[in-house]
Amino acid sequence: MKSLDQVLSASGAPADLQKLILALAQTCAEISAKVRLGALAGVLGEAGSDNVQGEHQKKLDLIANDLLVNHLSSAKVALALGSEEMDHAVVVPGGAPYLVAFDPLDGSSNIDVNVSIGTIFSVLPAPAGKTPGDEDFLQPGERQVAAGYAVYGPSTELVFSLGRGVQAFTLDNQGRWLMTVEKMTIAPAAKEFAINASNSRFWYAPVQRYISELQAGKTGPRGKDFNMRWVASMVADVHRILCRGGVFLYPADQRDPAKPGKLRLLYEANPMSFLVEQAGGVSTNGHERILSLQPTKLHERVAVFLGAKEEIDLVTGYHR
Ligand code: AHM
Ligand code: MG
Repeated sequence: MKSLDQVLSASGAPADLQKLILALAQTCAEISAKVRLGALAGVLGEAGSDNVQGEHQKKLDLIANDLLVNHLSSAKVALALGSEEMDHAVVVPGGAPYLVAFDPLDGSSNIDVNVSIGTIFSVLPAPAGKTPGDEDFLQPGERQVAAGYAVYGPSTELVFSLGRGVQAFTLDNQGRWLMTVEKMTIAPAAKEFAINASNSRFWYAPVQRYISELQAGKTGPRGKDFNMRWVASMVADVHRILCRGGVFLYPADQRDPAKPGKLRLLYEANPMSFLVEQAGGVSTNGHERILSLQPTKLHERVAVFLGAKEEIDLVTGYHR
């Protein structure tokens, strides 16, 4: 099996980008070690603080954030770091010309119940000749030079793309990342969907229609049965789609029109959309391609419809 180092050196990616991916991978291996020990490492439970979005932070949200900030800044692999857990970007003087946005610990509600969680990252080019600030992260997702995630599940995997396909690596007991899937792909047709159905009464008509047609199965307009899965960790749900297909939806709904969905554009939707497109899938906000959206703020939220092309085209069409 090829190691991460071998795959990166054969990738043709710039040396500083390879170094950045290695630093991310190493940090994720450390986060994985903490996750694996759980209560024994004293990492479970609430931190007693809130993030900029008013969400309660878990101890592990902060531990993972600190590990990423410390490692990436001491390795000087990026010029600025933006995180779900930090109000503003942190500048790394003398860092390589990249901006990294991350969700240090995605799926926070699953931390204390031993269900798969993950770390999501997005790498953008840094502006030339200036100290970067929050505004420099506001680049459309199609400008990402790399994106990926680590999933802390029954095994720990690292999935990323440098814009030439999607590879998966598995962490072994010696802390080495070994390539276990050379090319992840998402089939255009699907028979599995993921959505938090407890919100169904708030959905807009196009989502109501699409999901009720899936639920009607063989006897409905789609003429086939669909299965449903919802882990409530985006990393785990997207990982399943990269492994065996399907679609993932976190739509905007009628509860708060000022809040377009739950997920964050810069460090959740964009990196996942990059991977999904690289695997042959499609990702929209119900109207437009997510990777083409011009972000307006660091912690912006967005509706997410991603996965199998035929399904995402269909549900996006229902919004027209
Ligand atoms: P988090 O970053 O605070 O963990 O929130 C994001 C998570 C996603 O991983 C997941 O898809 C979604 O929130 C689950 O939402 P819900 O609680 O509505 O099921
Ligand atoms: Mg998250």
